[in-house]
Amino acid sequence: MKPFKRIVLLSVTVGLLQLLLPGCVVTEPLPGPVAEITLTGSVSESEYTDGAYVPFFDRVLVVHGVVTDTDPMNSPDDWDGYVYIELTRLGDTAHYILSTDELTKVEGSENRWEFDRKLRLHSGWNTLRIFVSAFPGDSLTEKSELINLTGDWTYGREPVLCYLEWNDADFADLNLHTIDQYNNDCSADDPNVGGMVLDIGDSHGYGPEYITITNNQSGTYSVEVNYVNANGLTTALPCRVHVLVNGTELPQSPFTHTFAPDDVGETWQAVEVNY
Ligand SMILES: [Ca+2]
Repeated sequence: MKPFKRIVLLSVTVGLLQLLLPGCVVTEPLPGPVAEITLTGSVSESEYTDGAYVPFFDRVLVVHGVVTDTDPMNSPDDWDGYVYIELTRLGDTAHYILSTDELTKVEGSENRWEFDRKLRLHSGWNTLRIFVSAFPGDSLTEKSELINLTGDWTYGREPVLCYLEWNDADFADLNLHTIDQYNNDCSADDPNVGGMVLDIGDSHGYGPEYITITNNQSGTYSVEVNYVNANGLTTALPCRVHVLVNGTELPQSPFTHTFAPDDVGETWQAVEVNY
């Protein structure tokens, strides 16, 4: 039976932002407003290639945003600002940092850029905010108003939840895998197999990537991380894997590892989970 699809958020305008780009020197307040961000989103209606719907339609949100480059002559072909989305619930904060190639020029516009980003909501009340600045760490970051959202699911409803996070200073690509005793391998390459579901694969760096094991049969699952692509990174890449069983994080979690620069293609086994 197809899951009931419920719209969480149709369209929200989150106000006007000022946007500063590399090379800008602020000597006086910019005339404002100079940039605008609009969010539109709904719960995921993603459909996998085998025709199955994403089962946890109530926790994946598609965010559409538009930002305006105030100095397009400086970078006519590429977006060169810095945009990230902050999602928070009860002090648990996730950052979704957009890479340059996620921003595409709005058709017919010289200076407006748009993006679509899937976010995984926390259970319950969430707040979402977009930050824009010239470059990472820039003290001149501007931010949107807070957007309130509700995720309708709970930790512990499914037996095992794993999530992977990695260094927040590069765009290297890691893939989280869970492999069951029948050798079903859930990852970005096969996001819905053997009762295991990857919510959102992240190939732009940072993560997080979440896999939920929905199969209520007890079993053994290997939780692994594959270093897919350095994307130009030449330094070590630390990462961490959190594992929750029946809603409770394992005492040893998070499991941590650092990939060396020449480890591309290598796999690290974080833990074997039995439940
Ligand atoms: Ca990935």
